[in-house]
Amino acid sequence: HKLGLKLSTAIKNKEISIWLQPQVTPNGQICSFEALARWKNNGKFIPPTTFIKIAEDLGLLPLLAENLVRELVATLSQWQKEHIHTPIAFNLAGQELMNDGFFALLMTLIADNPWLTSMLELEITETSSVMTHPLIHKRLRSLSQYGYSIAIDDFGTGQASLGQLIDIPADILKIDRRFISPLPGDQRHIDIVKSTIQLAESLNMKVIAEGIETKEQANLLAALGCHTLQGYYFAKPSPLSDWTAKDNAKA
Ligand code: G
Ligand code: G
Ligand code: MN
Ligand code: NA
Repeated sequence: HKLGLKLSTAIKNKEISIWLQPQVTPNGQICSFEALARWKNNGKFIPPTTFIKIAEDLGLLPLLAENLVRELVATLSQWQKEHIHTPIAFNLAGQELMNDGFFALLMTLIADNPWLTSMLELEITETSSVMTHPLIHKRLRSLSQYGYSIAIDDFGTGQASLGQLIDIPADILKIDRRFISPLPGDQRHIDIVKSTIQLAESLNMKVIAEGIETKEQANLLAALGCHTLQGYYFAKPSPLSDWTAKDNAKA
């Protein structure tokens, strides 16, 4: 269809851009970023959920991911020269990890650039069906050994969550925003967040709460011992070029 053709051209011409949303410590210091893909078609942004799905159906997700990762490595390399060491997390769908070429690229990148170790975090969404695929688990273990950090995205929304926590060498749990939005009013949600933080700590993992929109939510999550906070309350995603090394250092 028409949108698919346009998207295919946009991916090949590297017209998908990267926006960054900061992740902050409980005292508000930027400690990392999440990269989010953006596509402007005829002056209008198409939601990533829409175009990522189309790219996946067209088998173009590995190429899209390759372009994004190369741009992120160039950005991190520039920051590195300016003595800024802020990691960037990026989202990966199963199709990307199942792709031999893309997996090889991830391995090569760290082999060729050892300084990249722990500068790139892979966010794997928990609801992705391929999450339970043995090849994905094997690849995630290799990537982890090579120095990538692994985050389980949208944690709490999938079905195989505890099994995956055992099989996947994850460093970070991202609590989905559906558990954060009802805070601070709802005690049941507070209890779920509390026990998720305890679970993560006992497994030696860091916890990121996402979708924080109010000061009350931020304060509560900090008090509960959440390590990293992310959401519109701190900053909305904005174009990569807004986060030059200098501004990044200031933040
Ligand atoms: O950009 P937004 O915050 O609206 O993201 C919507 C969804 O799209 C999220 O689930 C996010 O993980 C996903 N997404 C955004 N950028 C990328 C990307 O580069 N690759 C993949 N696979 N998913 C992405
Ligand atoms: O599935 P994933 O966690 O990758 O999705 C990230 C999505 O969440 C992006 O679309 C991003 O724009 C969005 N997002 C980030 N912070 C907030 C927030 O505080 N509130 C809401 N509603 N969405 C957010
Ligand atoms: Mn994410
Ligand atoms: Na999420």
